[in-house]
Amino acid sequence: MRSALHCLLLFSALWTLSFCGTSLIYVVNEAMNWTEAQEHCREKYTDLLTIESEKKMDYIAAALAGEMGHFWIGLKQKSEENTTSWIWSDGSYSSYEFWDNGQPDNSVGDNCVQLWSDLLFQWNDVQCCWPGPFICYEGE
Ligand SMILES: [Ca+2]
Repeated sequence: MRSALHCLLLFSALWTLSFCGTSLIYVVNEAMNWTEAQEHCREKYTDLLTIESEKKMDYIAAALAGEMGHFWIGLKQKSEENTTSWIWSDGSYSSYEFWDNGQPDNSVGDNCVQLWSDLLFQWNDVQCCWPGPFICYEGE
C-alpha cells in the first residue's frame, strides 16, 4: 500500500494540477460530453479519472474544494450488458463507490458519472451527452 500521499496543489484560471504519489490529476474546465472528455484525456494525459478508494476520493474532494460544477470522471455504465454495472474508462473495476443518496437513479442505458460540487462531490449518474468539465489523470 502506498504510504502517505504527498500532494501539492497548483491552481490556475483553467485547471488544477495535483501531484499525488505517482499520479497527476488535471481538472479541465472545458465543456465536453463524456466521450469527448475521454478522448481529450487519452490524447493529452492517460485517461479519465479513476477513483478506486476512499483515500483517492478524499484527495480529489480536497483538490476540488471551491470549484463549482459537475465534473465527469471515468465511470460509465456497461449499457451493452443491459444491467446496472459500471466500469472505469481505463478498463478497471473497483468496489469503492461514493454515490449521492438515491443514486444511481437513471434507468439502464447510456449513463456516465459526474462529481457534483453541490453534492459535496458525491457521484451522480447522468446521460453521457451533457457538456461539462472533467478530470483526467496521468500516470498510474
Ligand atoms: Ca442520476
